[in-house]
Amino acid sequence: MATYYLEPSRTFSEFLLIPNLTTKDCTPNNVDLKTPITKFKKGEEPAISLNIPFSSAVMQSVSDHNMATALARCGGISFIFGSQSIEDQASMVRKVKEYKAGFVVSRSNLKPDQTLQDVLNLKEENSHSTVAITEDGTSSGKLLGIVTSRDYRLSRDSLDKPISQFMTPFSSLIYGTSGITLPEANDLIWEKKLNCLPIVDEHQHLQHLVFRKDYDADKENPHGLLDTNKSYIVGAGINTKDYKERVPALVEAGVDILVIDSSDGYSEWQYETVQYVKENFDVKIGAGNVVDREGFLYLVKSGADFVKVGIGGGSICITREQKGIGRGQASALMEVAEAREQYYKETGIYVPICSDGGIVHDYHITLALAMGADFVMMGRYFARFDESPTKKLKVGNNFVKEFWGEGSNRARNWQRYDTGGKQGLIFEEGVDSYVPYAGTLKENLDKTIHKMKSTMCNCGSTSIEELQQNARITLVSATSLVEGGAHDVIMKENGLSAE
Ligand code: RVP
Repeated sequence: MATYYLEPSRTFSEFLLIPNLTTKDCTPNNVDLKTPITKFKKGEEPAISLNIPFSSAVMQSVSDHNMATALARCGGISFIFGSQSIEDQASMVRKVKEYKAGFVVSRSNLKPDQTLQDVLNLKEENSHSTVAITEDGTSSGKLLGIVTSRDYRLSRDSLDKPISQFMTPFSSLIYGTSGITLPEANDLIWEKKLNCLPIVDEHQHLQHLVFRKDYDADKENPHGLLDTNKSYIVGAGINTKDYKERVPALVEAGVDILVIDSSDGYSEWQYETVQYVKENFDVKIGAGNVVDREGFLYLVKSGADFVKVGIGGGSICITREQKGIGRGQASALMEVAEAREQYYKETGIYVPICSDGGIVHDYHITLALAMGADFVMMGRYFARFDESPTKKLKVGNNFVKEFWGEGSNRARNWQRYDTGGKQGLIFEEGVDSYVPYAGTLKENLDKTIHKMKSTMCNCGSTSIEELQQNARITLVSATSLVEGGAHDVIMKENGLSAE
């Protein structure tokens, strides 16, 4: 006979936090969001902690090397998507590990025989005002000059003027050579009053550009998530099919932590994969997704360093509609968090849990943490930013970015949904969509973090651990949800104006 769970399973929007006493030292500046991501024994430190409890989803439309460096710079982590070739995924991991803060690969490059019109077209396309002029027009070709807006006058110069006639030639450039450190590069920028310093190798081939503005931006990011070599920490998604080939390549590329990316992780495939990784490599690995105590304990037994929670709550996910499996995200999280607490009491081993999917409002993140999550994973949230790998488009009067699920026909990540048998995506579990474009990751993250910290102060907590221990959470009725928004007033944007 079937087992029934007759209490409805709940989502975040059905809960609110009740404030606790806010003491005077409980201010947003005093709130620390550091959080463990790998299991640890009571009294010991976890091998990896995040400085902010954010991870970006293992998705083609979210987590590439650009997102990974941008998020690690702010203190969080990306798991680079695994639904690509092993070589491509390893190369993205390598790019993050080799990324040197402040050294950027030139994204605007032209050849000297191109024209002023080409410079203007490129500027319109990507808004960069510094263009590297290389022999072959690539970002690593022989550097022949630089063009900035100070090199031409639109009122005088004809648009077909060749770049070679107005660029600042290499012979007049101040440049750095391979091996220069960031402080040395910045000293040169300051001494010579430059906005940009090109770095070339011994054959005059362009390697990087160092910008004055990036130096300032970097100083604003004291929470960067770095390993002992001062490289950014990066994760990668794997599946339970090709892990014997994929994991060695990712480890070789320098990955810090893996996660098995699957919509249903309560399986013998996952158990075997975790055990294989643990037996053969010195790399951390998370597993999931699960929605109950049994699933959690099973993956913990396999050796997982963290467990991911959530089935069917993702913004682009239609698993619940298609297959009828899943559980309200809040209910899933509460049950797994309780199992984790019990496990911790019994064994003295703390296994971090990640709440994956279904975050719609910023306060959902704080609720997830209060309910026991150590960090959250989000797709839609990050897909909206400049740093996500997808196209920005104009639809009507609005800018949007593309965002598609791993189970959509576009991603065709059948390994994520495989339950054995015929290989391939037989039916879709995700959709292809747009999300409203929202600007840069940092400006959005700063605002979200500020909101979370002020909620935590309302709850009298200056750390995630304190929040988890002290939070008082209430269910809200459907009618009181109405009370929570603006109500019984005429909103000004509806077009009414005073006489
Ligand atoms: P959201 O943050 O609500 O956009 O959810 C992101 C999560 O959705 C991912 O981390 C993953 O668990 C899940 N996902 C990704 N693709 C699909 C799908 O196609 N069904 N679901």
